[in-house]
Amino acid sequence: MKYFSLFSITLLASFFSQPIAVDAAKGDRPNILFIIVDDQSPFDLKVYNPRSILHAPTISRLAAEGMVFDGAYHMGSFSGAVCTPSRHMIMTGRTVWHLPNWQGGIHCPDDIVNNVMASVFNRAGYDTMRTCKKGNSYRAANRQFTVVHDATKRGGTEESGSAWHGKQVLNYLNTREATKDKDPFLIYFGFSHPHDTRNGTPELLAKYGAVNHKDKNTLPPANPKQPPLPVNYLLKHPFHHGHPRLRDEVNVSGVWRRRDERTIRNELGREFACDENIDRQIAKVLKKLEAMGELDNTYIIYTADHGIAIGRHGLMGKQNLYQHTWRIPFIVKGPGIKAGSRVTGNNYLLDVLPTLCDLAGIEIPKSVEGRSVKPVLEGKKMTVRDVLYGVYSGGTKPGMRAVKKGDWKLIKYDVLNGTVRKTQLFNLAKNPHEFLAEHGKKDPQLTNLASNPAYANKLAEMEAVLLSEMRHLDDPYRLWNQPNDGLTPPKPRKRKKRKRNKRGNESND
Ligand SMILES: [Ca+2]
Ligand SMILES: [Ca+2]
Repeated sequence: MKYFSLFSITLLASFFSQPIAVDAAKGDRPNILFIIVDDQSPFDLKVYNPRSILHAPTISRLAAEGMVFDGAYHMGSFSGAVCTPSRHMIMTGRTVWHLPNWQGGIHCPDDIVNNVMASVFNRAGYDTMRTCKKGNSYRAANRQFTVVHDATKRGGTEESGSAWHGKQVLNYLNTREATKDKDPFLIYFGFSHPHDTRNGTPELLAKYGAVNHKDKNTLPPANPKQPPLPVNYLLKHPFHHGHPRLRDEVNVSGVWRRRDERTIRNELGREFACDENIDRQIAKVLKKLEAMGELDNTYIIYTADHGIAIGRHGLMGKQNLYQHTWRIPFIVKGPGIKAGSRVTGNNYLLDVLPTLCDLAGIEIPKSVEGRSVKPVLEGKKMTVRDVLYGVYSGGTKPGMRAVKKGDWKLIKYDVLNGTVRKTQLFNLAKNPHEFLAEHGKKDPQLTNLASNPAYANKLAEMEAVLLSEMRHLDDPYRLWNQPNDGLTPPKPRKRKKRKRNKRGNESND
């Protein structure tokens, strides 16, 4: 086994192209275009799911010309607004319990804002620009970009939808061209979609057979052009996910509590309409960079803040740890990266900042806990870590936890005051869609293996891996079958009065 992995690494290295060398003194520092969409499962994309009918030629081309990461994850959330910790991790490179917005930043340096993405790149002489949605983000870090055009754009027109974000980047590049500015740039190109409300353009909605369904009392029309149901679709999740009245599970406009085929396929059609519209906006920006002669010296990263369920496992939102939601799309194209390459990575979003620093030849701030994936991009390594940890504790405590090591994944649920205590064990090599008994597959591997005595040792091993990660990452909670380690679970913070929408629900961006 050892021999085999050494051999594969050597083989891999020899296949790949030259090391990525940046000579800042020579002034050849690369540009960075960081593209981030809001709430997208990797399985929307053909690159990750050959069965998908989504037409996203620009993203497919990025994959064909760059490197696709099959093991990219977000570390999770202590809030129903999964976006918020996710975006703090991107900006700081810190692990989830060490973020400035966890318990007032008890595990975070006070001066962290001096070492967030834009601060670091400004100091290094980069021109920094950002466009993205507003809200459920990290305002103090967002403000550090020299040029900021943020607005939440989830409409179906040029002005109210994804085209608006694209336009901000195009305007910025036009100015750069007109002023003959040659400083390297970092552009944070964020979108507000495909996060709901998924109001696509009329043309793209029609393409995917979907309508902007608004009537809670009727079902949207069935249409054969709609995307098929996901393979791991369920009408209902087998047990309560642990976050009562969670907006994403009960009040997404067009879905609400419904999980029937017509509702889910219509919503996926809306999702794909938004996805394809994003793809078109990226195409315009790449074309502009090419016309400016800057495309070849630009690293392009495509990712999402986290995945989302939309009918998979009977769930709708992003507050779970199944692969469709824990994983993220992650594609990188740029100088020195072998076209059409594919790696595992085992990277988190908190690895983005050190990676960008590494690619740009900038010293990685000491506050960063993530790891640079540059050695992976160079073809020297397949992964940057062996074990991945995930958390969702935005509902009842302690919440959900996941760990993955090799092909094996453990998910645990300890919610609703101990009334839901569940364990799931999957062999992802054999059961990548995490089929449960409710999916009714005949193959004994295609289910949750936690109660199968043949895997008792594996289960014990994964439980130990989970506890070790929880200790290592300062997870403040313990689950029912773990030692309490002398911890006092954090007191729930007083809820700030938040703006409520017309339906009386908080937004979970
Ligand atoms: Ca999000
Ligand atoms: Ca400049």
